[in-house]
Amino acid sequence: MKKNESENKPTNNDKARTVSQDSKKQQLDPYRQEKEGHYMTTDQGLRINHTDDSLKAGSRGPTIMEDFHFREKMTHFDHENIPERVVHARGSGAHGYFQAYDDSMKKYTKAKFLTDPNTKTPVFVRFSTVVGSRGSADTVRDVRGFATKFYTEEGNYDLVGNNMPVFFIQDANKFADLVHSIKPDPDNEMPQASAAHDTFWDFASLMPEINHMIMWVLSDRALPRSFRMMDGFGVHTFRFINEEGKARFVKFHWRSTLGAHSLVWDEAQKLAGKDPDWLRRDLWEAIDSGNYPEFELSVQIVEEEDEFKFDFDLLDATKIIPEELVPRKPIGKMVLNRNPDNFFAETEQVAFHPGNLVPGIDVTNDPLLQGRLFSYLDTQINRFSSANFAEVPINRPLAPVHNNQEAGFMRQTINKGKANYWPNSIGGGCPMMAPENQGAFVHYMEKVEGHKIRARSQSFNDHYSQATLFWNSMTEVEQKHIVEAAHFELGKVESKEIRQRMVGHFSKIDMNFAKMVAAGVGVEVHENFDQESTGHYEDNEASKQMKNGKSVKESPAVSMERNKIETVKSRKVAILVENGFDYNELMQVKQALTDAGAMVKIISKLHGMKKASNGEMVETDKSHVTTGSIMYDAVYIPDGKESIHTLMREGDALHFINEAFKHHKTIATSGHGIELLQKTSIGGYVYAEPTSRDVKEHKGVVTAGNDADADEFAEKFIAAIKKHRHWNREEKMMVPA
Ligand code: HDE
Repeated sequence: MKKNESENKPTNNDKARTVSQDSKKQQLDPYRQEKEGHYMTTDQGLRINHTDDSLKAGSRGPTIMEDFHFREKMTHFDHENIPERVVHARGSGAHGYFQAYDDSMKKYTKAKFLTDPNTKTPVFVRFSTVVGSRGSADTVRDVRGFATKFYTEEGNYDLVGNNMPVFFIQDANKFADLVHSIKPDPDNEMPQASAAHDTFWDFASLMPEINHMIMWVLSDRALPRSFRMMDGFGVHTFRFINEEGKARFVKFHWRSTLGAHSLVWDEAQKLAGKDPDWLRRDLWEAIDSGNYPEFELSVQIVEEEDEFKFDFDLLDATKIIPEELVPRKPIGKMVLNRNPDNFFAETEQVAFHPGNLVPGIDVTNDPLLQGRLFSYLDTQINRFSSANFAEVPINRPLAPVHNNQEAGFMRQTINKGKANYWPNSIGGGCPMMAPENQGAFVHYMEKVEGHKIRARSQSFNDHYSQATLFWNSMTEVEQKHIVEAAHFELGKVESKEIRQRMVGHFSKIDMNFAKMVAAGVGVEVHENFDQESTGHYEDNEASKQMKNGKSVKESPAVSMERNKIETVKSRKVAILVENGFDYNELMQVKQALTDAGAMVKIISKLHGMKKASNGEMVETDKSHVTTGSIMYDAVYIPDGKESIHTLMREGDALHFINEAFKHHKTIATSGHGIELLQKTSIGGYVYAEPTSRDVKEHKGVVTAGNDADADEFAEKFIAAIKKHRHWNREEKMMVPA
């Protein structure tokens, strides 16, 4: 019987479209499978009694075609791989939720998940490196991806951002060139996961629009200490639309509640060998131990009428809106509290797309974003060989899905009825069109007109001011790291001409910066370097209006050092012991550290039980064979004559301390431990008398006399760890580690 439209009104739709923190977990539950207590079967459910041998004609004879178990097992294995992502191949995922602080964003957006403080919207986040392949090291110098899928009651919203607020290029048509240049060379596939080779810097030196991003990539932002300790940015300018249909421009920011912290380059390189999974492991272990990463979402909002009031174009993804011009408004918090059950099913198969929008959030004409709107769907077809990837459990929205896209490889849903087209009458006109007040997405009706032209707006033509702004905003130590990074990156470039050209660009950013880089890469700085922009720029109304736009010369908000959050929460502390350590001191300091939220590991030459001077036994967590100073944020060596004297004869222990010192980490010891420090390169940092009540801290080296108060010692130690790094150690150059 033909139904009329009103009979099909989605009366229970509101219920179906309500989500809670656990909704995604519940949706995934039926797909999860325990192996425990079950017989092994074929894919057809047939129980197997023997899987070690194939079916043969005689135990020494050939394998028989009939062996359906072998064929199925081998075929499945042969087809286990899907193409890795062409960029962002290596990533780590986590589940969690997002919750708005209040409903204050209602004024700006009708996106319910951003305005309803009573809903915890489930999320899945994938952090990634960009350049390396799926098996590459985590700690390479690179941008980090920070992609979030919000399973909202209005459908999936994806905020596919990075840990840097700008991008290399302005137009999507340059993306393939950029990625080709930064990926390994096409002839020999070297180097892996690194920009430090001629092709990338050749491209960079010929593309002035890259300069601002180059400054970010050379900065410590490219070496995050942890995925949990980095910020995220939506990069593009998006649009917020409120209930009245009024639009405003918006930039999205994530801020880690632990602050943004970085590794140092030497440490990052060594970690790539000792623990290539460093960032992945850190995220996994933190969530596993209940140290849930938290990120605050904030927005910068610009009224439409202010579009041309800045000296840069809001549509240009190589520019930030300095927070000093438009402050960030915090709007909610994301908590990551669950590790995935299966890497492939969740982290590998999750498919993001900046075009996954919900009512209240829309895109702008940023030409980079416009290109992304095409690329992300296209790339999923390459990965999944099917348009049905949205049916994979991790990608399924919580909002019900009804449409006529019913076929294709690996279709899961069994759609009923004859009418798989629209309009239809035999299906009662269903699935029907939703009115706007029932949650339908309506594209923002921006008026657009123009000539068909392959060109860029003149308003995109300033490639140096914000690179200079970034340089000006850095502290001295951050500037020093940028110069050192340039020495490494350009130092790997064989072509002198390319190095010369890059230093030319740097001279337009800051002459002093260019001179410091030039001094390390064997080229001269020439005054008056000039290079024609590569783009074709068209003068227009926007560029005319922007001429006297607002700008700043410095933006302290972009400096990590100036915005440091001082906490020891989830920081890793190594305790070096051998037989004969001071048990009471160790226990007291260890307790104080764990009370403050730090994670503590006991390390000695060999794994096993260690005997304290009072006869108590303590089990070590790691040996020098399986760990290194680079895996900790701080080092503590408890007193105990015998233990200390053994450590003084251990090269690994001395190296551990020296290296931690070189990497600007906090080091603490007491009593006889002072003798040990004097045997390392940092004797000059010992300020406490060995036999005294002294507790002294000098540039992150905390020393205490044998009679000192252990609480005071722990307190000073913790205060020093909170600083993250002690940059002001001149003697680090003398450390041979
Ligand atoms: Fe991506 N990017 N991108 N990108 N991107 C991909 O999509 C692309 C850009 C970002 O964890 C790919 O599913 C183009 C900016 C992240 O799964 C691909 C352009 C930003 C991830 C793609 C950009 C990003 C990707 C590869 C310029 C920050 C990982 C696999 C026009 C705002 C998502 C995939 C994950 C992944 C294309 C530029 C962030 C090929 C064409 C700018 C975090 O579609």
